[in-house]
Amino acid sequence: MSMELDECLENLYKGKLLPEPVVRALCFKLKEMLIRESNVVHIQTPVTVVGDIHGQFHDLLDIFEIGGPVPDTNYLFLGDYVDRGLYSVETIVLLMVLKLRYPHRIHLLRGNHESRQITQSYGFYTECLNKYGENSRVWHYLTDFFDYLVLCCIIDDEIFCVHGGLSPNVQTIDQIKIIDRFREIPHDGAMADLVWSDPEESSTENGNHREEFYRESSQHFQVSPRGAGYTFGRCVVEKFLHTNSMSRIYRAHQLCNEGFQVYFNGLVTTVWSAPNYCYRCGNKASILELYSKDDYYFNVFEEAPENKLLNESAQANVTNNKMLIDYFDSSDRLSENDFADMDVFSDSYQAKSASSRRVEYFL
Ligand SMILES: [Mn+2]
Repeated sequence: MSMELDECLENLYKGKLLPEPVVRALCFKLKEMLIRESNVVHIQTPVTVVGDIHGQFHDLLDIFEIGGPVPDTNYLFLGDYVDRGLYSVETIVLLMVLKLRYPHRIHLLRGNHESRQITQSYGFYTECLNKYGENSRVWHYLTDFFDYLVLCCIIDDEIFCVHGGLSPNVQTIDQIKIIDRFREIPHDGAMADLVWSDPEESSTENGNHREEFYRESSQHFQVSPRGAGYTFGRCVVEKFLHTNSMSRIYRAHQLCNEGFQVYFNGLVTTVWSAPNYCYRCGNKASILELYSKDDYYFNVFEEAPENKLLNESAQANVTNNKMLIDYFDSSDRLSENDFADMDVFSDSYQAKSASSRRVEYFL
């Protein structure tokens, strides 16, 4: 098996697609492995934490250049491997083969995009059809496999890692362990919140002075403008960390212009690993290298040169590349989800009505 996996890896690193029966077998094998995993996996430092990739395959290869290859470096990926970028299939299949080949060296959490519903709207479903002919079997294999991905990870017994954030339905780690995760991500409840929620600093922490009432309420859970999950403030974080004897939270899920963002004096940190998101946002990305629980480094990087070529060819030759047209057009229209990933705190975003967002997300 390992020889076959090495052959797969060799092809995948060159950007080649694996044949459909191989993808099917990989999904089967990995489900067999993951079904035995708890919803919450415990690991130890040293480990490098990686945020959203979103199909930016060349940037993933860059991460292995910058952070070191598997298995020399241990990795924890926080989810959102697919959608948006043009190489979601290559990205997720490479990570799957690495997980099968080096199961103790790489851990993969589930993001809100590892979902049948979301991938039908944001690129992965279409990409599977384009790359494997006009049937959706490969998309079915891969989205069925997503149901087995674990939800959370705890590093050195004190650092809590999740794709999105906290949930009003989750006070203790044990409550996460009893979730039935082997399913499509539901619209609400603990499992949805873990992959959809976002931290939100209260206005005084931002340095603004708004109404006292707003400051008080924003310390707790509030309805998320994304239409799923919640926003959560400092009180929620402090209580969760205290109850579970944890020191801090690492999560992904939100674009950061500098590649990472620190909330609540370091109790929560967002790690974002898709540079120049959607090949047009101009943002930096980072991976978080944890040497021990209190010794870490944000390794900030910019987009891979291949992306720049893609971008230029998209502009020069846009009519010949249907996929690029689709993605660039949809970005220009800025769907509600684009707003959510970009800057949920902006006035223009806040001005959007929550009801229209809900429709956009779940139709
Ligand atoms: Mn996300």
